[in-house]
Amino acid sequence: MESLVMELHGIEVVQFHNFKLKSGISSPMYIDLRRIVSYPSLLRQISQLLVSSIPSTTTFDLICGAPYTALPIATCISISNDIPMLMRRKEIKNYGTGKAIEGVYEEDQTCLVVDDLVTSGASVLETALPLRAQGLKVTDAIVLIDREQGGRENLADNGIQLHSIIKITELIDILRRNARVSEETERMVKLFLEQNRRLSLPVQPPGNFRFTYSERAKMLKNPTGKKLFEVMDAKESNLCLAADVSTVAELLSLADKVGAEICLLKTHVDILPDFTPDFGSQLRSLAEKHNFLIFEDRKFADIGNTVTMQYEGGVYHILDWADIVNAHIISGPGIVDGLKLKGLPHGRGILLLAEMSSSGNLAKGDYTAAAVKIANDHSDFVIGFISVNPASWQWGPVNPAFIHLTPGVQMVTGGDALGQQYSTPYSVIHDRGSDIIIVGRGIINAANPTEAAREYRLQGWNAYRARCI
Ligand code: 5BU
Repeated sequence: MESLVMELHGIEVVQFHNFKLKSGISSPMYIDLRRIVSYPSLLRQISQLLVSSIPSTTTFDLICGAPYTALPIATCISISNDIPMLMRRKEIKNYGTGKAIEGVYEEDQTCLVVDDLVTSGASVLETALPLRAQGLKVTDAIVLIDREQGGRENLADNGIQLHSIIKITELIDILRRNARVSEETERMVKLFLEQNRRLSLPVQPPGNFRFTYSERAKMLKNPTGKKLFEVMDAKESNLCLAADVSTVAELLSLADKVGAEICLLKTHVDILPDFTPDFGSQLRSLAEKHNFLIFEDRKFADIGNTVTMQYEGGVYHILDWADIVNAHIISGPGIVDGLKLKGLPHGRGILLLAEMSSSGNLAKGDYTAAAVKIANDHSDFVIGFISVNPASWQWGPVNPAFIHLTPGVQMVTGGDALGQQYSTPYSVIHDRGSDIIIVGRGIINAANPTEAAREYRLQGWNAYRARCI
């Protein structure tokens, strides 16, 4: 260990001046392990040390180096120990496969993360989370240097055990013993470490910002939720049309005209005076023709037993034709149990109303948090939420395995005379972290609804692409 530390100091991997770190804090010491690519024997030595530091109780199928510094280290470990490797992309492309993880793997395999050095643990997590998003297990990480600034604890909080070769205080002690640093430098560095002992992880953007729709399709258990993300990806559309027109004839004609632009068509079947029992099959054939899903905005709100009958029976037989319905949670989780009883055997999904777009509505704070809790408890059937500003939710990163749909969208902000409040597609998708814009009058009342739908689709899609970069 001693000779390794001396060697790292000798090639200026460890330097002692004042440096401004990425976080903005000024540090009296800087460690730049990128330099080791110029010293192959050192790279080999470090790789071997890392492998030997893995406890025999830790088992894994694959390794993945955190980009970029740890990529050569992981490669070295991979080839000398015959362990298959994965690579995480730092930038996800919007063209080609758009994958965050490159390489061959199966769900439930375990992947060990390799990094050069850990400070707060953010870099290890940035690699671990996309791996987990692909269904891989990440339970351990190995690093050369632990800067002892909270990384070990922060990773443990996220279910990852950190294994390090050398702690920064040990490194300083070795350098001091060998007269490579002055007493004064040692004191400065130790003071700095003392004052920055538990760095918190940088605030993560909501979970749904980090992944593409196609990646998130794999995270959902519910087949309808999966399909919705797949359709969005295939059609490059995150537009849902709120088809609030006055007759079935108008609705079907509109669905046929804008079908190519939308991923989802939302109905209020109880506003159609000319409803007939073949409405469902007519709409479903258009849905098949244009590859969109159907969402009946029924807003169930009763007790579990009543909603089973409302969902399946009555005049409308919603269960027969709507892929997705939604529910208030005012009556408690029994409403989800009731709808699930009927819907899940048909592969249907539901959305919970976590927030609403109208002014003065009561769906906020604890109510929204309760909707999230119920969704988590029923993630086989609940595919997501009607939400307005999921990026502002205070109880941890938004789970990327849920879809967010936001109504109250027009090209310009404002509202109507009855409390509706509008935001723009860009602010809904890019700033507030929602996934689907629901647009009604912005399209229906346009001179050319097909053109308007196309414009909304492009704005919604561009906002999504901008947030993926
Ligand atoms: P608009 O014409 O774009 O304002 O239509 C919005 C649609 O979304 C309309 O069908 C409403 O019933 C629906 N909606 C909403 O506006 N706000 C909400 O919070 C919910 C649904 Br939930």
